Amino acid sequence: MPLHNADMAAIFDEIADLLEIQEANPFRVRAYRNAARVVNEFGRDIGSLLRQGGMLPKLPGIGADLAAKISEIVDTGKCAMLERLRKELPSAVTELLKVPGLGPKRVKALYHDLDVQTPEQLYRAAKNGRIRTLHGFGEKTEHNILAALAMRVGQPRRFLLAEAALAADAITAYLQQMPGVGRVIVAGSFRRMRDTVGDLDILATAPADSAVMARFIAYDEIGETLSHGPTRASVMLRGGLQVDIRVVDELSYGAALHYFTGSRAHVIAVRKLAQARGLKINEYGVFKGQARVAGDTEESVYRSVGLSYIPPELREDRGELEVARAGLLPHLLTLADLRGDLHVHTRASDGRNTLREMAQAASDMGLEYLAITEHSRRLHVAHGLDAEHLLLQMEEIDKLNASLQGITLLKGIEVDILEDGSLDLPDDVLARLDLVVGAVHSHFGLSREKQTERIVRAMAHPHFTLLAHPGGRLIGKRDACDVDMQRIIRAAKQRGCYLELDAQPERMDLPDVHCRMAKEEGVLVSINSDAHAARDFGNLYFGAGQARRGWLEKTDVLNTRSLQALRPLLSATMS
Ligand code: DGT
Ligand code: CA
Ligand code: CA
Repeated sequence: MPLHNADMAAIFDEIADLLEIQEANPFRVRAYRNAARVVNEFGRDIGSLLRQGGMLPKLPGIGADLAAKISEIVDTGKCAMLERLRKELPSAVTELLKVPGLGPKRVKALYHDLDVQTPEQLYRAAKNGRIRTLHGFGEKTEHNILAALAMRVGQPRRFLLAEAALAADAITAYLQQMPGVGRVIVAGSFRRMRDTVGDLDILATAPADSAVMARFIAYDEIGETLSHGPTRASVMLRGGLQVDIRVVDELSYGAALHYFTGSRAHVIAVRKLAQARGLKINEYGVFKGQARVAGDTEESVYRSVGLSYIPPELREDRGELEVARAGLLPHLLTLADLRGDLHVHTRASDGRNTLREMAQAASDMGLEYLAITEHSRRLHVAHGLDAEHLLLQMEEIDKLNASLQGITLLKGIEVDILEDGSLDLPDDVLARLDLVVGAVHSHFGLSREKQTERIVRAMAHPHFTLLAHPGGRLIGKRDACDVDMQRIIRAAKQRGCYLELDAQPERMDLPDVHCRMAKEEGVLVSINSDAHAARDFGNLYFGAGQARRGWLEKTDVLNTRSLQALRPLLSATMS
Protein backbone atom coordinates (compact mmCIF):
# COMPACT_ATOMS: atom_id res chain seq x y z
CA MET A 1 0.00 0.00 0.00
CA PRO A 2 1.57 3.28 -1.07
CA LEU A 3 2.37 5.69 1.75
CA HIS A 4 1.20 9.26 1.51
CA ASN A 5 2.56 12.48 2.92
CA ALA A 6 0.63 12.12 6.16
CA ASP A 7 2.05 8.61 6.75
CA MET A 8 5.54 9.87 6.18
CA ALA A 9 4.91 12.75 8.57
CA ALA A 10 3.71 10.30 11.22
CA ILE A 11 6.96 8.34 10.88
CA PHE A 12 9.06 11.47 11.32
CA ASP A 13 6.93 12.58 14.25
CA GLU A 14 7.39 9.27 15.98
CA ILE A 15 11.13 9.42 15.38
CA ALA A 16 11.16 12.89 16.95
CA ASP A 17 9.17 11.62 19.94
CA LEU A 18 11.44 8.65 20.53
CA LEU A 19 14.58 10.75 20.12
CA GLU A 20 13.19 13.22 22.61
CA ILE A 21 12.46 10.41 25.08
CA GLN A 22 16.03 9.25 24.61
CA GLU A 23 17.18 12.80 25.33
CA ALA A 24 18.86 13.13 21.95
CA ASN A 25 20.28 16.41 20.70
CA PRO A 26 17.35 18.91 20.55
CA PHE A 27 18.43 20.09 17.10
CA ARG A 28 18.04 16.58 15.78
CA VAL A 29 14.62 16.29 17.37
CA ARG A 30 13.59 19.59 15.84
CA ALA A 31 14.85 18.56 12.40
CA TYR A 32 12.50 15.54 12.39
CA ARG A 33 9.58 17.58 13.70
CA ASN A 34 10.18 20.11 10.97
CA ALA A 35 10.38 17.36 8.36
CA ALA A 36 7.05 15.97 9.56
CA ARG A 37 5.39 19.36 9.20
CA VAL A 38 6.95 20.18 5.84
CA VAL A 39 6.05 16.82 4.33
CA ASN A 40 2.53 17.04 5.67
CA GLU A 41 1.96 20.51 4.30
CA PHE A 42 3.50 19.85 0.89
CA GLY A 43 0.87 20.37 -1.79
CA ARG A 44 1.55 17.25 -3.88
CA ASP A 45 1.91 13.56 -3.06
CA ILE A 46 5.64 12.99 -2.67
CA GLY A 47 5.42 9.20 -3.09
CA SER A 48 3.64 9.51 -6.43
CA LEU A 49 6.15 12.08 -7.67
CA LEU A 50 9.12 9.84 -6.84
CA ARG A 51 7.52 6.69 -8.21
CA GLN A 52 6.89 8.49 -11.49
CA GLY A 53 10.63 8.98 -11.71
CA GLY A 54 10.61 12.58 -10.59
CA MET A 55 13.17 14.19 -8.32
CA LEU A 56 12.43 14.99 -4.74
CA PRO A 57 11.37 18.63 -4.79
CA LYS A 58 13.40 21.10 -2.78
CA LEU A 59 11.87 21.23 0.67
CA PRO A 60 12.81 23.73 3.39
CA GLY A 61 15.04 22.21 6.06
CA ILE A 62 15.28 18.78 4.35
CA GLY A 63 18.92 17.92 3.80
CA ALA A 64 20.52 14.91 2.15
CA ASP A 65 19.99 12.65 5.15
CA LEU A 66 16.27 13.32 5.46
CA ALA A 67 15.84 13.15 1.69
CA ALA A 68 17.38 9.67 1.76
CA LYS A 69 14.91 8.64 4.47
CA ILE A 70 12.02 9.91 2.36
CA SER A 71 13.23 7.78 -0.56
CA GLU A 72 13.64 4.79 1.75
CA ILE A 73 10.07 5.17 3.02
CA VAL A 74 8.68 5.50 -0.51
CA ASP A 75 10.68 2.47 -1.71
CA THR A 76 10.20 0.12 1.25
CA GLY A 77 7.19 1.46 3.13
CA LYS A 78 9.34 1.45 6.28
CA CYS A 79 12.08 3.40 7.99
CA ALA A 80 14.93 1.40 9.50
CA MET A 81 15.79 4.16 11.92
CA LEU A 82 12.29 4.14 13.42
CA GLU A 83 12.37 0.34 13.77
CA ARG A 84 15.68 0.59 15.58
CA LEU A 85 14.47 3.31 17.95
CA ARG A 86 11.36 1.31 18.78
CA LYS A 87 13.53 -1.66 19.71
CA GLU A 88 15.72 0.47 21.94
CA LEU A 89 12.81 1.61 24.08
CA PRO A 90 10.27 -0.47 26.04
CA SER A 91 7.21 -1.40 23.99
CA ALA A 92 5.02 0.46 26.47
CA VAL A 93 6.51 3.69 25.14
CA THR A 94 5.15 3.19 21.62
CA GLU A 95 1.72 2.43 23.07
CA LEU A 96 1.81 5.42 25.38
CA LEU A 97 2.62 7.78 22.55
CA LYS A 98 -0.62 6.76 20.86
CA VAL A 99 -2.70 7.86 23.83
CA PRO A 100 -4.45 11.16 23.08
CA GLY A 101 -2.99 14.00 25.10
CA LEU A 102 0.31 12.31 25.97
CA GLY A 103 3.46 13.86 24.55
CA PRO A 104 7.00 12.55 24.84
CA LYS A 105 7.72 14.36 28.11
CA ARG A 106 4.78 12.85 29.94
CA VAL A 107 5.37 9.45 28.37
CA LYS A 108 8.90 9.52 29.67
CA ALA A 109 7.70 10.44 33.15
CA LEU A 110 5.15 7.64 33.09
CA TYR A 111 7.41 4.84 32.10
CA HIS A 112 10.13 5.96 34.50
CA ASP A 113 7.94 6.57 37.54
CA LEU A 114 5.78 3.49 37.08
CA ASP A 115 8.66 1.28 36.03
CA VAL A 116 6.59 -0.24 33.22
CA GLN A 117 8.10 -1.92 30.20
CA THR A 118 5.17 -3.50 28.39
CA PRO A 119 1.67 -2.37 27.43
CA GLU A 120 0.31 -5.08 29.75
CA GLN A 121 2.10 -3.62 32.76
CA LEU A 122 0.94 -0.17 31.83
CA TYR A 123 -2.61 -1.41 31.57
CA ARG A 124 -2.39 -3.00 35.00
CA ALA A 125 -0.92 0.20 36.50
CA ALA A 126 -3.82 2.20 35.07
CA LYS A 127 -6.31 -0.40 36.24
CA ASN A 128 -4.91 -0.33 39.76
CA GLY A 129 -5.18 3.44 39.96
CA ARG A 130 -1.43 3.98 40.11
CA ILE A 131 -1.28 6.58 37.35
CA ARG A 132 -3.54 9.12 39.04
CA THR A 133 -1.17 9.09 42.02
CA LEU A 134 1.71 10.45 39.91
CA HIS A 135 2.54 14.12 39.96
CA GLY A 136 0.92 15.91 37.04
CA PHE A 137 -1.44 13.07 36.12
CA GLY A 138 -5.12 12.82 36.90
CA GLU A 139 -7.98 10.42 36.61
CA LYS A 140 -8.75 11.63 33.13
CA THR A 141 -5.33 10.69 31.77
CA GLU A 142 -5.57 7.36 33.52
CA HIS A 143 -8.93 6.78 31.91
CA ASN A 144 -7.57 7.70 28.44
CA ILE A 145 -4.71 5.26 28.87
CA LEU A 146 -7.05 2.47 29.91
CA ALA A 147 -9.35 3.13 26.99
CA ALA A 148 -6.46 3.22 24.52
CA LEU A 149 -4.97 -0.04 25.78
CA ALA A 150 -8.15 -1.99 26.48
CA MET A 151 -8.42 -3.22 22.89
CA ARG A 152 -4.83 -4.39 22.64
CA VAL A 153 -4.52 -5.84 26.07
CA GLY A 154 -7.73 -7.79 25.67
CA GLN A 155 -5.33 -10.50 24.49
CA PRO A 156 -4.67 -13.24 26.99
CA ARG A 157 -2.57 -12.26 29.91
CA ARG A 158 -1.74 -14.21 33.03
CA PHE A 159 -2.74 -13.30 36.57
CA LEU A 160 -0.69 -13.71 39.71
CA LEU A 161 -1.90 -16.66 41.75
CA ALA A 162 -2.70 -14.45 44.75
CA GLU A 163 -4.71 -12.05 42.55
CA ALA A 164 -6.63 -14.94 41.02
CA ALA A 165 -7.28 -16.36 44.49
CA LEU A 166 -9.31 -13.29 45.46
CA ALA A 167 -11.59 -13.77 42.48
CA ALA A 168 -11.69 -17.55 42.99
CA ASP A 169 -12.72 -17.27 46.63
CA ALA A 170 -15.51 -14.81 45.86
CA ILE A 171 -16.95 -16.77 42.97
CA THR A 172 -16.80 -20.16 44.68
CA ALA A 173 -18.53 -18.70 47.74
CA TYR A 174 -21.24 -17.30 45.47
CA LEU A 175 -21.73 -20.62 43.69
CA GLN A 176 -21.78 -22.59 46.90
CA GLN A 177 -24.85 -20.68 48.06
CA MET A 178 -26.96 -21.93 45.18
CA PRO A 179 -29.57 -24.52 46.01
CA GLY A 180 -28.86 -27.85 44.38
CA VAL A 181 -25.12 -27.32 44.05
CA GLY A 182 -22.92 -30.05 45.48
CA ARG A 183 -19.21 -29.42 45.25
CA VAL A 184 -17.53 -26.35 43.84
CA ILE A 185 -13.79 -26.44 43.23
CA VAL A 186 -11.33 -24.46 41.15
CA ALA A 187 -9.25 -26.86 39.06
CA GLY A 188 -6.65 -26.03 36.36
CA SER A 189 -3.35 -24.30 37.01
CA PHE A 190 -4.93 -22.61 40.03
CA ARG A 191 -5.28 -25.92 41.84
CA ARG A 192 -1.76 -26.90 40.78
CA MET A 193 -0.69 -23.61 42.40
CA ARG A 194 1.25 -22.30 39.46
CA ASP A 195 2.62 -18.83 40.20
CA THR A 196 0.38 -17.40 37.49
CA VAL A 197 -2.87 -18.59 35.98
CA GLY A 198 -4.29 -17.98 32.51
CA ASP A 199 -7.86 -18.44 33.65
CA LEU A 200 -9.93 -20.11 36.36
CA ASP A 201 -11.48 -23.51 35.65
CA ILE A 202 -14.37 -24.16 37.99
CA LEU A 203 -15.92 -27.56 38.40
CA ALA A 204 -19.29 -27.93 40.08
CA THR A 205 -21.53 -30.90 40.69
CA ALA A 206 -25.28 -30.55 40.31
CA PRO A 207 -28.21 -32.53 38.92
CA ALA A 208 -28.72 -32.26 35.16
CA ASP A 209 -31.80 -30.03 35.41
CA SER A 210 -30.47 -27.58 38.02
CA ALA A 211 -30.52 -23.82 37.59
CA VAL A 212 -26.81 -23.53 38.40
CA MET A 213 -25.80 -22.19 35.01
CA ALA A 214 -28.43 -19.49 34.97
CA ARG A 215 -27.29 -18.39 38.41
CA PHE A 216 -23.64 -18.51 37.41
CA ILE A 217 -24.03 -16.15 34.50
CA ALA A 218 -25.97 -13.76 36.76
CA TYR A 219 -22.85 -13.26 38.90
CA ASP A 220 -22.46 -9.50 39.21
CA GLU A 221 -18.69 -9.38 38.67
CA ILE A 222 -19.08 -10.66 35.12
CA GLY A 223 -18.07 -8.16 32.47
CA GLU A 224 -18.93 -10.30 29.47
CA THR A 225 -20.39 -13.73 28.87
CA LEU A 226 -18.28 -15.43 26.22
CA SER A 227 -20.35 -18.59 25.81
CA HIS A 228 -22.94 -20.48 27.76
CA GLY A 229 -24.80 -23.78 27.55
CA PRO A 230 -26.44 -26.26 29.92
CA THR A 231 -23.20 -27.76 31.32
CA ARG A 232 -20.47 -25.33 30.40
CA ALA A 233 -19.90 -21.58 30.21
CA SER A 234 -17.09 -19.07 29.86
CA VAL A 235 -17.19 -15.55 31.18
CA MET A 236 -14.84 -12.63 31.52
CA LEU A 237 -14.83 -10.94 34.91
CA ARG A 238 -14.67 -7.16 35.02
CA GLY A 239 -11.05 -7.32 36.10
CA GLY A 240 -10.15 -9.21 32.90
CA LEU A 241 -9.87 -12.70 34.37
CA GLN A 242 -11.61 -15.41 32.37
CA VAL A 243 -13.60 -18.07 34.22
CA ASP A 244 -14.63 -21.36 32.64
CA ILE A 245 -17.18 -23.50 34.41
CA ARG A 246 -18.21 -27.11 33.93
CA VAL A 247 -21.09 -28.78 35.69
CA VAL A 248 -20.96 -32.57 35.98
CA ASP A 249 -22.88 -35.12 37.95
CA GLU A 250 -21.51 -36.49 41.18
CA LEU A 251 -20.59 -39.84 39.61
CA SER A 252 -18.07 -38.18 37.26
CA TYR A 253 -16.60 -35.81 39.82
CA GLY A 254 -13.23 -37.53 40.24
CA ALA A 255 -12.63 -38.07 36.54
CA ALA A 256 -13.72 -34.53 35.68
CA LEU A 257 -11.58 -33.03 38.43
CA HIS A 258 -8.59 -35.03 37.26
CA TYR A 259 -9.12 -33.90 33.68
CA PHE A 260 -9.65 -30.21 34.47
CA THR A 261 -6.85 -30.01 36.98
CA GLY A 262 -4.34 -31.02 34.32
CA SER A 263 -1.70 -30.38 33.47
CA ARG A 264 -2.49 -31.45 29.98
CA ALA A 265 0.79 -33.38 29.80
CA HIS A 266 0.08 -35.18 33.08
CA VAL A 267 -3.45 -36.12 32.02
CA ILE A 268 -2.21 -37.48 28.73
CA ALA A 269 0.48 -39.54 30.48
CA VAL A 270 -2.14 -41.06 32.82
CA ARG A 271 -4.35 -41.89 29.84
CA LYS A 272 -1.47 -43.73 28.20
CA LEU A 273 -1.07 -45.87 31.29
CA ALA A 274 -4.78 -46.63 31.13
CA GLN A 275 -4.60 -47.66 27.48
CA ALA A 276 -1.83 -50.08 28.28
CA ARG A 277 -4.23 -51.72 30.76
CA GLY A 278 -7.10 -51.85 28.28
CA LEU A 279 -8.89 -48.96 29.99
CA LYS A 280 -10.17 -45.68 28.66
CA ILE A 281 -10.14 -42.49 30.75
CA ASN A 282 -12.08 -39.39 29.84
CA GLU A 283 -13.61 -36.57 31.84
CA TYR A 284 -16.67 -38.72 32.66
CA GLY A 285 -14.95 -41.72 34.15
CA VAL A 286 -12.66 -44.71 33.67
CA PHE A 287 -14.15 -47.32 31.36
CA LYS A 288 -13.52 -50.93 30.46
CA GLY A 289 -15.50 -51.38 27.29
CA GLN A 290 -18.90 -49.91 28.10
CA ALA A 291 -18.58 -50.42 31.85
CA ARG A 292 -17.57 -47.60 34.15
CA VAL A 293 -14.96 -48.97 36.54
CA ALA A 294 -13.85 -45.78 38.33
CA GLY A 295 -14.12 -42.01 38.32
CA ASP A 296 -16.18 -40.86 41.29
CA THR A 297 -12.99 -39.75 43.09
CA GLU A 298 -9.53 -38.82 41.83
CA GLU A 299 -8.09 -41.57 44.02
CA SER A 300 -10.15 -44.10 42.09
CA VAL A 301 -8.78 -42.77 38.80
CA TYR A 302 -5.17 -43.16 39.96
CA ARG A 303 -5.91 -46.54 41.53
CA SER A 304 -7.28 -47.79 38.22
CA VAL A 305 -3.85 -47.29 36.64
CA GLY A 306 -1.95 -48.71 39.61
CA LEU A 307 -0.86 -45.40 41.15
CA SER A 308 -1.33 -43.76 44.50
CA TYR A 309 -2.95 -40.31 44.62
CA ILE A 310 -0.72 -37.63 43.14
CA PRO A 311 -1.15 -34.14 44.67
CA PRO A 312 -2.14 -31.48 42.11
CA GLU A 313 1.09 -29.50 42.60
CA LEU A 314 3.10 -32.44 41.23
CA ARG A 315 1.02 -32.97 38.12
CA GLU A 316 3.36 -31.48 35.56
CA ASP A 317 4.70 -34.64 33.92
CA ARG A 318 8.06 -34.14 35.57
CA GLY A 319 8.56 -37.73 36.62
CA GLU A 320 5.71 -37.93 39.14
CA LEU A 321 4.11 -40.98 37.53
CA GLU A 322 7.25 -43.12 37.83
CA VAL A 323 7.78 -42.00 41.41
CA ALA A 324 4.14 -42.70 42.27
CA ARG A 325 4.38 -46.16 40.74
CA ALA A 326 7.40 -46.87 42.91
CA GLY A 327 5.45 -45.68 45.94
CA LEU A 328 8.01 -42.96 46.60
CA LEU A 329 5.97 -39.79 46.34
CA PRO A 330 7.22 -37.06 48.68
CA HIS A 331 5.18 -36.12 51.75
CA LEU A 332 4.78 -32.55 50.68
CA LEU A 333 5.24 -29.69 53.08
CA THR A 334 2.10 -27.92 54.30
CA LEU A 335 1.60 -24.36 55.49
CA ALA A 336 1.12 -25.63 59.04
CA ASP A 337 4.67 -27.02 59.03
CA LEU A 338 6.13 -23.49 58.96
CA ARG A 339 7.20 -22.34 62.42
CA GLY A 340 8.85 -19.06 61.62
CA ASP A 341 9.55 -16.43 59.00
CA LEU A 342 13.07 -15.21 58.29
CA HIS A 343 12.47 -12.14 56.15
CA VAL A 344 10.20 -9.22 57.06
CA HIS A 345 10.31 -5.42 57.13
CA THR A 346 8.90 -2.84 59.51
CA ARG A 347 8.46 0.91 59.43
CA ALA A 348 12.16 1.24 60.18
CA SER A 349 12.79 0.72 56.44
CA ASP A 350 10.01 0.40 53.87
CA GLY A 351 7.43 -1.60 55.82
CA ARG A 352 4.13 -0.24 57.07
CA ASN A 353 3.85 -1.68 60.58
CA THR A 354 5.82 -1.52 63.81
CA LEU A 355 7.97 -4.28 65.27
CA ARG A 356 5.27 -5.12 67.78
CA GLU A 357 2.52 -5.21 65.15
CA MET A 358 4.55 -7.52 62.94
CA ALA A 359 5.32 -9.79 65.89
CA GLN A 360 1.62 -9.95 66.76
CA ALA A 361 0.60 -10.74 63.17
CA ALA A 362 3.22 -13.49 62.92
CA SER A 363 2.05 -14.92 66.21
CA ASP A 364 -1.54 -14.87 64.93
CA MET A 365 -0.32 -16.97 61.98
CA GLY A 366 0.91 -19.52 64.50
CA LEU A 367 4.59 -18.68 64.04
CA GLU A 368 7.13 -19.03 66.86
CA TYR A 369 9.88 -16.81 65.55
CA LEU A 370 10.29 -13.90 63.20
CA ALA A 371 13.49 -12.42 61.81
CA ILE A 372 13.44 -8.65 61.31
CA THR A 373 15.42 -7.93 58.17
CA GLU A 374 15.31 -4.31 57.06
CA HIS A 375 17.02 -3.11 53.92
CA SER A 376 20.60 -1.87 54.21
CA ARG A 377 21.82 1.66 53.55
CA ARG A 378 22.54 1.24 49.82
CA LEU A 379 18.84 0.85 49.06
CA HIS A 380 17.86 4.50 49.48
CA VAL A 381 14.42 4.08 47.93
CA ALA A 382 13.58 1.63 50.72
CA HIS A 383 15.10 3.79 53.46
CA GLY A 384 17.78 1.22 54.11
CA LEU A 385 19.46 1.25 57.53
CA ASP A 386 23.04 2.21 58.20
CA ALA A 387 25.05 0.59 61.01
CA GLU A 388 23.93 3.11 63.60
CA HIS A 389 20.21 2.65 62.93
CA LEU A 390 20.59 -1.10 62.76
CA LEU A 391 22.25 -1.17 66.18
CA LEU A 392 19.41 0.92 67.58
CA GLN A 393 16.89 -1.51 66.18
CA MET A 394 18.78 -4.43 67.70
CA GLU A 395 18.42 -2.83 71.12
CA GLU A 396 14.75 -2.28 70.50
CA ILE A 397 14.34 -5.96 69.55
CA ASP A 398 16.05 -7.07 72.77
CA LYS A 399 13.68 -4.93 74.79
CA LEU A 400 10.64 -6.13 72.92
CA ASN A 401 11.64 -9.78 73.21
CA ALA A 402 11.65 -9.39 76.97
CA SER A 403 7.94 -8.55 76.88
CA LEU A 404 6.69 -10.71 73.98
CA GLN A 405 5.02 -14.02 74.66
CA GLY A 406 4.80 -16.99 72.31
CA ILE A 407 7.00 -15.42 69.67
CA THR A 408 10.66 -14.50 69.49
CA LEU A 409 12.14 -11.84 67.25
CA LEU A 410 15.47 -12.57 65.62
CA LYS A 411 17.88 -9.85 64.63
CA GLY A 412 18.68 -9.79 60.95
CA ILE A 413 19.24 -7.58 57.94
CA GLU A 414 18.45 -7.80 54.24
CA VAL A 415 21.83 -6.56 53.21
CA ASP A 416 22.51 -5.48 49.64
CA ILE A 417 24.96 -7.60 47.70
CA LEU A 418 27.02 -4.98 45.92
CA GLU A 419 28.17 -5.31 42.34
CA ASP A 420 31.48 -6.89 43.35
CA GLY A 421 29.87 -9.38 45.74
CA SER A 422 30.75 -7.49 48.90
CA LEU A 423 28.06 -6.71 51.47
CA ASP A 424 26.66 -3.28 52.21
CA LEU A 425 27.48 -3.17 55.97
CA PRO A 426 30.68 -3.62 57.97
CA ASP A 427 31.63 -7.12 59.18
CA ASP A 428 31.63 -6.21 62.87
CA VAL A 429 28.00 -5.12 62.59
CA LEU A 430 26.93 -8.19 60.62
CA ALA A 431 28.69 -10.37 63.21
CA ARG A 432 26.27 -9.22 65.90
CA LEU A 433 23.14 -10.38 64.07
CA ASP A 434 21.30 -13.71 64.36
CA LEU A 435 21.24 -14.01 60.60
CA VAL A 436 22.31 -12.14 57.48
CA VAL A 437 19.98 -12.26 54.51
CA GLY A 438 21.79 -11.14 51.36
CA ALA A 439 19.98 -9.77 48.31
CA VAL A 440 20.69 -8.43 44.86
CA HIS A 441 18.84 -5.15 44.24
CA SER A 442 20.96 -3.59 41.52
CA HIS A 443 22.95 -4.45 38.39
CA PHE A 444 20.45 -7.10 37.31
CA GLY A 445 21.88 -7.16 33.82
CA LEU A 446 25.37 -8.55 34.51
CA SER A 447 26.55 -11.44 32.36
CA ARG A 448 25.80 -14.95 33.60
CA GLU A 449 29.43 -15.39 34.58
CA LYS A 450 29.68 -12.12 36.51
CA GLN A 451 26.29 -12.38 38.19
CA THR A 452 26.96 -15.93 39.37
CA GLU A 453 30.42 -14.98 40.61
CA ARG A 454 29.01 -11.96 42.44
CA ILE A 455 26.51 -14.10 44.35
CA VAL A 456 28.95 -16.92 45.08
CA ARG A 457 31.38 -14.34 46.45
CA ALA A 458 28.71 -12.84 48.68
CA MET A 459 27.81 -16.27 50.03
CA ALA A 460 31.44 -16.88 50.88
CA HIS A 461 31.25 -14.00 53.35
CA PRO A 462 31.66 -15.47 56.86
CA HIS A 463 28.40 -13.97 58.15
CA PHE A 464 26.18 -14.76 55.17
CA THR A 465 23.15 -16.94 56.08
CA LEU A 466 20.46 -16.83 53.45
CA LEU A 467 20.22 -15.74 49.81
CA ALA A 468 17.02 -13.70 49.38
CA HIS A 469 14.91 -14.03 46.20
CA PRO A 470 17.77 -15.75 44.38
CA GLY A 471 16.60 -15.26 40.78
CA GLY A 472 15.53 -11.63 41.19
CA ARG A 473 12.49 -11.92 38.93
CA LEU A 474 9.34 -9.81 39.24
CA ILE A 475 6.65 -11.77 37.47
CA GLY A 476 5.34 -9.85 34.47
CA LYS A 477 7.82 -7.03 35.06
CA ARG A 478 11.37 -8.28 35.15
CA ASP A 479 12.90 -11.56 34.09
CA ALA A 480 15.14 -13.46 36.45
CA CYS A 481 18.83 -12.56 36.34
CA ASP A 482 20.97 -14.73 34.15
CA VAL A 483 22.76 -16.96 36.68
CA ASP A 484 24.05 -20.51 36.94
CA MET A 485 21.62 -21.62 39.68
CA GLN A 486 23.16 -25.06 39.94
CA ARG A 487 26.49 -23.49 40.77
CA ILE A 488 24.92 -21.13 43.31
CA ILE A 489 23.13 -24.01 44.99
CA ARG A 490 26.32 -26.07 45.15
CA ALA A 491 28.19 -23.09 46.59
CA ALA A 492 25.48 -22.75 49.24
CA LYS A 493 25.90 -26.41 50.07
CA GLN A 494 29.63 -26.06 50.43
CA ARG A 495 29.33 -22.87 52.42
CA GLY A 496 26.54 -24.14 54.68
CA CYS A 497 24.10 -21.36 53.85
CA TYR A 498 20.53 -21.40 52.59
CA LEU A 499 18.30 -20.22 49.77
CA GLU A 500 15.07 -18.33 50.17
CA LEU A 501 11.74 -18.95 48.56
CA ASP A 502 10.43 -15.40 48.74
CA ALA A 503 6.64 -15.74 48.82
CA GLN A 504 5.65 -12.29 47.65
CA PRO A 505 3.08 -12.96 44.90
CA GLU A 506 5.11 -11.31 42.18
CA ARG A 507 8.38 -12.88 43.24
CA MET A 508 7.77 -16.57 44.07
CA ASP A 509 11.48 -16.91 43.93
CA LEU A 510 12.97 -19.64 44.13
CA PRO A 511 10.61 -21.02 41.53
CA ASP A 512 9.57 -24.69 41.70
CA VAL A 513 12.27 -26.21 39.51
CA HIS A 514 15.01 -24.53 41.52
CA CYS A 515 13.42 -25.63 44.81
CA ARG A 516 13.70 -29.15 43.51
CA MET A 517 17.29 -28.58 42.49
CA ALA A 518 18.10 -27.32 46.01
CA LYS A 519 16.43 -30.38 47.51
CA GLU A 520 18.44 -32.68 45.30
CA GLU A 521 21.66 -30.95 46.33
CA GLY A 522 20.68 -31.06 50.01
CA VAL A 523 20.39 -27.30 50.47
CA LEU A 524 17.59 -26.15 52.79
CA VAL A 525 15.09 -23.59 51.50
CA SER A 526 13.53 -20.95 53.76
CA ILE A 527 9.97 -19.98 52.81
CA ASN A 528 9.58 -16.34 53.81
CA SER A 529 6.79 -13.81 53.45
CA ASP A 530 9.06 -10.81 52.79
CA ALA A 531 6.17 -9.05 54.52
CA HIS A 532 6.08 -5.26 54.33
CA ALA A 533 2.81 -5.12 56.27
CA ALA A 534 1.02 -7.25 58.84
CA ARG A 535 -1.39 -8.68 56.30
CA ASP A 536 1.45 -9.96 54.08
CA PHE A 537 1.95 -13.09 56.18
CA GLY A 538 -0.77 -14.53 53.95
CA ASN A 539 2.00 -14.81 51.33
CA LEU A 540 3.25 -17.89 53.15
CA TYR A 541 0.29 -19.93 51.93
CA PHE A 542 1.26 -19.33 48.31
CA GLY A 543 4.94 -19.83 49.12
CA ALA A 544 4.11 -23.23 50.54
CA GLY A 545 2.27 -23.99 47.30
CA GLN A 546 5.32 -23.15 45.20
CA ALA A 547 7.49 -25.26 47.52
CA ARG A 548 5.10 -28.18 47.03
CA ARG A 549 5.45 -27.75 43.28
CA GLY A 550 9.18 -28.03 43.94
CA TRP A 551 8.62 -31.40 45.69
CA LEU A 552 9.75 -30.01 49.06
CA GLU A 553 9.01 -31.89 52.24
CA LYS A 554 9.04 -30.57 55.77
CA THR A 555 12.64 -31.65 56.26
CA ASP A 556 13.77 -29.73 53.15
CA VAL A 557 12.65 -26.41 54.62
CA LEU A 558 14.73 -24.44 57.09
CA ASN A 559 11.90 -22.63 58.85
CA THR A 560 9.99 -25.79 59.74
CA ARG A 561 12.56 -26.19 62.52
CA SER A 562 11.80 -25.18 66.08
CA LEU A 563 13.65 -22.09 67.25
CA GLN A 564 15.87 -24.33 69.32
CA ALA A 565 16.78 -26.46 66.31
CA LEU A 566 17.11 -23.39 64.10
CA ARG A 567 19.69 -21.49 66.14
CA PRO A 568 22.60 -23.88 65.55
CA LEU A 569 21.69 -24.04 61.84
CA LEU A 570 21.95 -20.24 61.61
CA SER A 571 25.21 -20.05 63.46
CA ALA A 572 26.64 -22.99 61.52
CA THR A 573 27.08 -20.51 58.70
CA MET A 574 28.89 -18.04 60.94
CA SER A 575 32.44 -19.16 60.90
P1 DGT B 1 -3.64 -21.84 32.41
O1 DGT B 1 -5.11 -21.58 32.47
O2 DGT B 1 -3.01 -21.42 31.15
O3 DGT B 1 -2.92 -21.26 33.59
O4 DGT B 1 -3.38 -23.43 32.50
P2 DGT B 1 -4.41 -24.61 32.75
O5 DGT B 1 -3.60 -25.83 33.04
O6 DGT B 1 -5.42 -24.22 33.77
O7 DGT B 1 -5.06 -24.82 31.33
P3 DGT B 1 -6.53 -24.59 30.75
O8 DGT B 1 -7.29 -23.57 31.51
O9 DGT B 1 -6.35 -24.34 29.30
O10 DGT B 1 -7.22 -25.99 30.90
C1 DGT B 1 -7.54 -26.51 32.16
C2 DGT B 1 -7.29 -27.98 32.20
O11 DGT B 1 -8.18 -28.66 31.32
C3 DGT B 1 -5.91 -28.37 31.72
O12 DGT B 1 -4.96 -28.28 32.76
C4 DGT B 1 -6.13 -29.77 31.24
C5 DGT B 1 -7.54 -29.75 30.71
N1 DGT B 1 -7.55 -29.57 29.27
C6 DGT B 1 -7.98 -28.49 28.59
N2 DGT B 1 -7.87 -28.70 27.27
C7 DGT B 1 -7.36 -29.92 27.10
C8 DGT B 1 -6.99 -30.71 25.97
O13 DGT B 1 -7.13 -30.31 24.82
N3 DGT B 1 -6.48 -31.94 26.21
C9 DGT B 1 -6.32 -32.41 27.48
N4 DGT B 1 -5.81 -33.62 27.67
N5 DGT B 1 -6.64 -31.71 28.54
C10 DGT B 1 -7.16 -30.47 28.37
CA1 CA C 1 -6.84 -22.45 33.61
CA1 CA D 1 -9.61 -22.80 30.97
